[in-house]
Amino acid sequence: EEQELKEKKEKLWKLLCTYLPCDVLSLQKSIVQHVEYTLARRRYKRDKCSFYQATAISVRDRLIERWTDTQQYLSSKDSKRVYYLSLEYLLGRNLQNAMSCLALRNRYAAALEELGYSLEELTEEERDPGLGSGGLGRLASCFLDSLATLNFGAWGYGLRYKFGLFEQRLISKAQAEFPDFWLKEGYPWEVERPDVQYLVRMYGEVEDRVDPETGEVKVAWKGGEDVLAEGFDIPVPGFHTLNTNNLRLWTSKASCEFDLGSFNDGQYYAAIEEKERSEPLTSVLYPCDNNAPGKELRLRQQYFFVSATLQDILRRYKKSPSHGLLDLPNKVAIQLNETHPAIAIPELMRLLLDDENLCWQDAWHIVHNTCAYTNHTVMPEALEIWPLPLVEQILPRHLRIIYEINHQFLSEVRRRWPGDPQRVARMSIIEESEPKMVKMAHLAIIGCHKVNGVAQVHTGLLCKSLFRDFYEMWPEKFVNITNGVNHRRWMLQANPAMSAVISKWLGTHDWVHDLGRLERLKELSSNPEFQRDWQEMKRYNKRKLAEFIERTCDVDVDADAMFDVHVKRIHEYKRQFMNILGVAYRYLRILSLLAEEKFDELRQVVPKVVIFAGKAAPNYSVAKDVIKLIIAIADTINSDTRIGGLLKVVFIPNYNVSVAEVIIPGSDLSQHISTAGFEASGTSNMKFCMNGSLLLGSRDGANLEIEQSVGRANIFMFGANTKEVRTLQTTMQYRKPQLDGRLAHVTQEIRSGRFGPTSFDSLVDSLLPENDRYMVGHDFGSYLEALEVSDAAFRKPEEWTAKTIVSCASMSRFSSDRCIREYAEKIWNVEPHQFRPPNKNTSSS
Ligand code: GPK
Repeated sequence: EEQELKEKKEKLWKLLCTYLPCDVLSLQKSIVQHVEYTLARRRYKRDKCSFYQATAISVRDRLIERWTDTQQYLSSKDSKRVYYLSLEYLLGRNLQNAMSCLALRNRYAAALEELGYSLEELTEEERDPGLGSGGLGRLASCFLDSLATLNFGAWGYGLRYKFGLFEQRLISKAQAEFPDFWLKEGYPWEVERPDVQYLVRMYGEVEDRVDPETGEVKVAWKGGEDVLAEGFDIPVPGFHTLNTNNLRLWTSKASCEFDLGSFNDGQYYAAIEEKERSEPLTSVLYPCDNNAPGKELRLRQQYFFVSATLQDILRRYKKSPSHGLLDLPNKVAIQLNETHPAIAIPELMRLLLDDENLCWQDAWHIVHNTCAYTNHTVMPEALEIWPLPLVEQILPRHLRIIYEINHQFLSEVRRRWPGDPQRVARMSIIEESEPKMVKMAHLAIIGCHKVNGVAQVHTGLLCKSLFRDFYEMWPEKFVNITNGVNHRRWMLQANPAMSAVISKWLGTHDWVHDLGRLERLKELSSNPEFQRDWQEMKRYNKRKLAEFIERTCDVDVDADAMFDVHVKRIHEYKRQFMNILGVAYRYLRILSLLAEEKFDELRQVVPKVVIFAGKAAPNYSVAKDVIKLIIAIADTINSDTRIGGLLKVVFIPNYNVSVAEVIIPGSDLSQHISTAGFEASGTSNMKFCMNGSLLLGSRDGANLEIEQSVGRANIFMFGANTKEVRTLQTTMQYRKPQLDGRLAHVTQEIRSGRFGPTSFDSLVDSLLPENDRYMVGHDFGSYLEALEVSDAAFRKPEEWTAKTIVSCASMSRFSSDRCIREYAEKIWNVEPHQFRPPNKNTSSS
């Protein structure tokens, strides 16, 4: 019998013992087969959508074999795994990324060409999964790519929202929101896992039960309702390595366990309706960037996500018979992306106490040494605090655990600082307000062994102000890990023209693996031939962006003008308002030069296209007003024939990852002008530098570290630093500074209706010193000066080009590869494990 089993196994192995063939003909066959059999469409009909999907599935087939092998290999190694828990991911398009990871891009392009399709046109068929709202979600995606490329065994966990971040359209000169049903055509990169399901309970009551034998008190959580979580997996390939990781996204389903009694009572429809109620849990992503929505559904989403994820992690961990629970921290690292998944702390406690029957000390030891927390903001309105009665209602068992954590923690504080009740009150997880509130950041800091900020200045603020008490108690818990971005997506994929120039001049592609290799470009920065290639590349990308602007905004722009870009979520602290005020000032100045016939000075004006893009949260009316103002000013300027090509302003709708991939390579200057102390890091600043664009930046977040890397001469910095902002904010309460004359002039013109009938009163009033929380009035003068300096630099093309080359060549620190290595060393304590197949042939390399 054993022999028979062995023969069957062998047969199974032989049927698929090599990786799928990847010669051009085989790729064509696999694409056409997927059109015919998987999609059941006709291969003769020209249909880009079907061919995109079939191509994607053909690529996915080739990912799956590496993916399952990698997972098996990692299990056999029994290596420590990293789990990245994030409520948001902004994956961007996957087709080209996956093809280049597999080193099959050229072959697929050739295969498609012969079938009558270009890879570029099929790329455009892919919809961005908008499962995130801004920098935090995109960072998570860059991390997944670097983790796989660097051969770390790591899984991402998240939610599979049915509706991603809303689609932004501009209607009647304002933002309008539309649902983003990204799954409309199906998502070919995912694999549904009906076998991976967990029940997640919410509501109900807790009951103390005394064990009659031991006298021990056990808490039982009873009643409530169950929601079923089902996993969908997306393979995450590494670049030029076989290692392929996994992103598991949960969707909520009605649980199929019915109370059969209610059917007998004739409650057939009521029983089914009741179960279907759980479906909407993962329907929609909350569109808040740096803002906590405070909605009950959001807390339920968070818990649902965390509970399914932890059950899954524990199940996988326990599959290995050698694994004892106390060993979990040596085998598992859990990273909490912001406090959104912070309910993981009491949930893991609950699983260990109630399901695994561990004692409190053991459970706490495991939780504390397994989990770590990344903070991404110091904005008070973004800090998650939940009304205690709400937590009690949805998660009564967790509230009990939180009380116990808090009790033990505060005893420790009292021991360390006797007679300091204020400190105890400040540090408590529970805020004694009406109603009482649960502070998720405190819960996360107490429950984790490491807390990190995302740029030096940001981590400094965490230690010095926001989490100062905690830093005094546990200084070794706090670390800085400055953010990084995946240069393979943001250079190699987004900017093939630049990548070709770089590889040509370096004589190698090795920079794709090690961004430090770009340093060698610095010596070439003034070489006239290299400069010519570089400028040609930039012009090519600018023409592509100009065409995109023509298509999306119906505005004709000149690719020789300076492209000055400000793209990110619309937020007061990011100061798009200050930018558009500067634009209005520039416009008025050009008009007065014209009126006064100052032609010499007019010749000095740098022709400019100012490009905005970004979404405003639907309920954030100030941000939506800023968009209206930008559009109003843009319309006035673009239709004013007097100024000719000297100034154009556009607002590109529906900013997302794939739009960013067009905008960033086509920019000359980019603005990162947040009020100092408010932008934790910023990550697009890094992407712009990598693409040969110079930064105009405030003294905030990663701008400061970028300045150190590129050198002061190659970046335009301005404005108050964090310390000055702090003192100014206190002194402004006593002395009201005068509004900058130029600013006063601009606001007067806005009010007077120069830019259309709306007077934008509330926006303009926000500039009054007593209202100006974001220091627009204070920084406006030095902002205009920085703009002038950048204009002067742009007038000298050779010098400008050299600056952009040096700044690009200085970016190695800002690769997410560096960043992930730091997490691995400082927080996770994990080593890479590269999978090499024992006897399958790898036909792709
Ligand atoms: C921070 F708190 C948050 C949030 O809710 N969403 C978000 O995108 C951003 N962020 C910061 O605003 C950026 O400064 C930072 O670079 C990014 O997270 C990644 O760390």
